[in-house]
Amino acid sequence: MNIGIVCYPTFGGSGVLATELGKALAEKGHNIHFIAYQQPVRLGSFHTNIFYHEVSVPTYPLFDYPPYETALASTMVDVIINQKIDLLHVHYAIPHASAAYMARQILLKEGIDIPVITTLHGTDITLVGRDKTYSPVVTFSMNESTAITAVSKNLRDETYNHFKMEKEIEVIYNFVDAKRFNKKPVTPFKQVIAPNNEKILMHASNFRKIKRVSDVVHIFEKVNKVIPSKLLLVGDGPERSAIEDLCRNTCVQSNVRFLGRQEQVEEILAISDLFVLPSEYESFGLVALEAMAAQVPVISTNAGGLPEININGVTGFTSNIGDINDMSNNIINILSDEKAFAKMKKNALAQAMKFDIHNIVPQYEDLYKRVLEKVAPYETVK
Ligand code: GMT
Repeated sequence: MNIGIVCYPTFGGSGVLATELGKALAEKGHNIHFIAYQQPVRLGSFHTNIFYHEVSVPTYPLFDYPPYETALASTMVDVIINQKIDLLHVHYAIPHASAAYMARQILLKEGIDIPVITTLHGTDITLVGRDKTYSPVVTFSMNESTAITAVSKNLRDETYNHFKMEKEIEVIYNFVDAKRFNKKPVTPFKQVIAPNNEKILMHASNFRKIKRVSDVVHIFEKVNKVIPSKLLLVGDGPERSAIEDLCRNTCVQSNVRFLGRQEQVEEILAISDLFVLPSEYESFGLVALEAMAAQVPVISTNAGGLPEININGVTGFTSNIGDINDMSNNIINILSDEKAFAKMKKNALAQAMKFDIHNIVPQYEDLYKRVLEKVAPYETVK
């Protein structure tokens, strides 16, 4: 198949998932055409079946806000016609679903009926999309998609609860390439981070308020009083400078390392003992799944779709949002019980295997086939 994938090209989970999906489909022989404003960060090296089409948004003195959505829709039309795309798969509803709707309408005039699949990822529904500034357009364009998927049951239900849906939403869980995360720790790296064999806690996010990174620091403060430990903070975002200040003020500074944005997150997971994700909401928590694939149990909240992935007491622990006492106690208890910890690491990997790339990608292929049975894009072309 010739598949167009539209995504945010940055480090965010939706872009990572879309890129990994495209790469996996290309491996299976499909031609993948990424449409984005930058080359997706996880794209990596050259692949014969992968193509990248940049959306450029010309500026003009009149435009205080250059119309990205219009440029995106025009690029979609161009790529679909010239590359004979069979279907368009857009990740994150805003503004990808409405741009796809526009492209589809334009192409219908040319006799091409291009099927559009919209995958909902989280904040496009739970935060931004629900705002009345966007909600009518998001609702309309989701319903106009040929098929809609959500990355967890929780996100599907949130969408049904908050939008007037006329279409069924299929759940296709996020996935992980478990093989990639099966890494041996690099000893010199571990020695630099934890020279006295301290335990290593890790957190990775885009440092937005919703991630509650300050909770990670407060949790670590409590753990560090009992267990010699280090904290690795991966990623960057609006809250980072406040978190740096917090670390200085809480005296844990010398035990915390800010690593910034990292592409080889598997190297860091390989030296980590536990992954901490105290988010206020996660539709799924792809990074938690990656941690589990690296046999790193997850200490998370029970918000959103997290309990669908992180099973309390089995693959890690889940606590109520903001309950830093419970989260730090769980960490102290599990790190103090070698046998239970070893079992939890194994459980984490076993759980991650359920979401392995080889189990999930065929679900997308199956959906593509079903969609193309309903809509044949080039049937009416003169
Ligand atoms: O987590 C973020 O803020 C980034 C966001 C994105 O769209 O890139 O992530 C969302 O999509 C990921 C991939 O499906 C999910 O794993 C994240 O849980 C979800 N984030 C939220 O729901 C807050």
